[in-house]
Amino acid sequence: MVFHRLLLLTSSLLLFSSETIGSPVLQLLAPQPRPLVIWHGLGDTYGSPGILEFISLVQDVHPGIFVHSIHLDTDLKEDQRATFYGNVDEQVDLVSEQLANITELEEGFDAIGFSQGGQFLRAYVERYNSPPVHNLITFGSQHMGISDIPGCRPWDLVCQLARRAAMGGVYSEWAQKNLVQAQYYRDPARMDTYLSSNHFLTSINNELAATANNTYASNLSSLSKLVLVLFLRDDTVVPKESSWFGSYAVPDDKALHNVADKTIVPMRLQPLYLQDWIGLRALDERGDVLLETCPGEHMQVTRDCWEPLVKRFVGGATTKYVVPDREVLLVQR
Ligand SMILES: *[C@@H]1O[C@H](CO)[C@@H](O)[C@H](O)[C@H]1NC(C)=O
Ligand SMILES: *[C@@H]1O[C@H](CO)[C@@H](O)[C@H](O)[C@H]1NC(C)=O
Ligand SMILES: CC(=O)N[C@H]1CO[C@H](CO)[C@@H](O)[C@@H]1O
Repeated sequence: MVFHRLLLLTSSLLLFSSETIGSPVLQLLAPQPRPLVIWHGLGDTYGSPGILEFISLVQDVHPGIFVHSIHLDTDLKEDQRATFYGNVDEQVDLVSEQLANITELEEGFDAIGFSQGGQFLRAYVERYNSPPVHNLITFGSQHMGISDIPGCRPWDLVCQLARRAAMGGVYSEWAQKNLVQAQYYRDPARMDTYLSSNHFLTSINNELAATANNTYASNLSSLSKLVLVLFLRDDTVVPKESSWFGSYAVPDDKALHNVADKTIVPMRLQPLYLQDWIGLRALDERGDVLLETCPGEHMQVTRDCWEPLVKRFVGGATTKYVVPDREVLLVQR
C-alpha cells in the first residue's frame, strides 16, 4: 500500500496530488473556520444550558467551528463560584495557560466575552495574547468598571454574600484580592481611593502612569476588530456606558457626590482614549472599534442581536483546511 502526500494549496479550495499519482486526485475542501473562545459572565458556568445552547447555535452558523468555553474549574459549582470569589489577575493567568494548552487554538482565535468575561478577555489580550485573538466581541462588559455592585437574584446566596462583602469594604486589600466585582469597582466620586487600592482595573486600563505597560497598548491594538456591545436597557451595569468605555465624570467638587443626574464621559473623551494608554485610540482611528447595541436588558443576548455579529466577526476563513492529519492529507491507494 502506497501513501501519497498531497500538496496543500492554501490559496484555493483544491488539493492536488503529487505527480507520482497517475491521475490527479482533486478534492474540494472547505477552509476551516477560525476557532472561537467564550468567557461566560457573573453567576454563570462554562457548561450552563445557556452557554451550551449558544455554542450549538454558533456551530449552526459556522459548521465545523471549534469552540472552547473557558472554565476556572471543571466542576460547574466551583466554576460559578469563581465568578464571585478569586483573584482576577490569577484567573486570567490560569486562563492564559488553559488556552495555550489547546492545540486547536494555536494559530489564534476569535473571542466572545459575556459581561465581566469581556474585560477579562481584554486583560488576556493585553497581557498574554499568545495564542493571539483575532476579533474580540464583548457583550455588556464593564471596561471602565462599575460604580455600583450589581444586585442579585433573591435566591442567589453566593451572589448575595459576595455582594454584601463587597459593599462592606470594596477597596479593602482583602476585597481587591478576593472579590471579583471589587476588582473592577470604580467609583469616580472616590477616584483617589480607587487609584490607590485597585490592582486589576487600574492595571488593564493603564491608569497609573508609574506602572503603565506599553505592551498592553501594542497587544490590544494588534486586534483585528474590537466589537463593544452595549445593552440599551441595561440597569445591572452602572453605568451601562461602561460597555463602550464610558464612565461617570469625576466630580470636580466633592459636593457633587450625591447629585443624581451624573454626566457620562464617552469613550472618545476619556483620558485613557485621548492619551491612548491602552491602544484603544489607535484601534479606533484605524476604524476597528465597533460600537454596537442589543435592545434588551443586561445579557439579553437575543438571536437578532448576536447572529449578525457572529456572522461578521466570528469564524472567518483561516488558511487551514479540514484535513485528517492537520497539515497534510494522506491518500490511500
Ligand atoms: C496544561 O497541560 C498540562 C499537560 O497536559 C497540564 O498538566 C496542565 O494542568 C494544563 N494547564 C492548564 C491551565 O490547563
Ligand atoms: C508588561 O506586560 C507584559 C505582558 O504581561 C509583561 O511580560 C511585562 O513584564 C510587563 N512589564 C512591566 C514593566 O511590568
Ligand atoms: C500580538 C501581540 O502583540 N502579542 C504580544 C503580546 O505581548 C506579549 C508579551 O507579553 C508578546 O509575547 C506577544 O507577542
